[in-house]
Amino acid sequence: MPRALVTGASRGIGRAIAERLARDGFDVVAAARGQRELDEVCAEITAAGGRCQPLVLDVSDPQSVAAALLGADVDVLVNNAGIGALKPFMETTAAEWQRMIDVNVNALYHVTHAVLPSMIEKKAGHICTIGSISGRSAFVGGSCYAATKAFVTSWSESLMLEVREHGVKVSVVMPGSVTTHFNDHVPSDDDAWKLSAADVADTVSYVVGTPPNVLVHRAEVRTLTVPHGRARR
Ligand code: NJP
Repeated sequence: MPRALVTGASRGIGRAIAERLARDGFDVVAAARGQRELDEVCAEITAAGGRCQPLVLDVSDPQSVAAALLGADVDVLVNNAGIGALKPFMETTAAEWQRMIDVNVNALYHVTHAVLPSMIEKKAGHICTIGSISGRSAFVGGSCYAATKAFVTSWSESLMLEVREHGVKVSVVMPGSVTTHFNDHVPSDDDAWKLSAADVADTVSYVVGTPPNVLVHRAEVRTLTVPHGRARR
């Protein structure tokens, strides 16, 4: 049974990806910091006939990641964990800035560095990272966040060019606005126009399900239901 490691799998987009990949036949390792939420995700997946194990992990902590993923053998890594403190630059604290860089950027090094060797050795594997349309289209309040997502796009393309000759696929899925708790948002009826987490998970499922000789490197996912007058994303 192929195995998928999904970071940030305790809620939102990551949870939907874990559920979707389990339905697709993956043995899922669901990683995040919150044990209780991860246990719920895995219980739900198991009850639906899938396979899932929780992994309590702060992806921004290099020692913890190295210890947890030492010798890890996964077929698909979904780098989904990400945070956003969306506010004007001058209101962004140094701690918020550092945290976004640690989780959205540095964690990609820690986690991917741990799982890539076994993929290269097997000459197969897929690293799929959740970026954002904001990574190539800036917005007010996104000075750090959008820049971290620009990093995701650039890093993913460079890595893809580097490892495809080893049979390893690298993709980036770039959503628009999605109904989740991202940036401390409380989902409400006002979010009806946004993408659902399941919409993004469907895209990840498609991207990792392509035939061995096909790579969808970049997928941009948008809603068609933006209300008049809203910022277009
Ligand atoms: O966010 P949210 P989304 N170590 O807050 C986990 C991108 N995106 O699902 O650790 C490990 O509901 C956290 O779990 P916990 C976005 O940039 C979103 O919306 O227990 N895990 C939770 O499971 C991000 O890359 C939108 O707190 C850590 C998960 O991450 C991805 O989509 C639009 C962690 C966050 O769940 C998922 O965001 C877009 C750590 N240090 C891109 N820190 C959007 N929502 O509109 C957090 O274009 N997590």
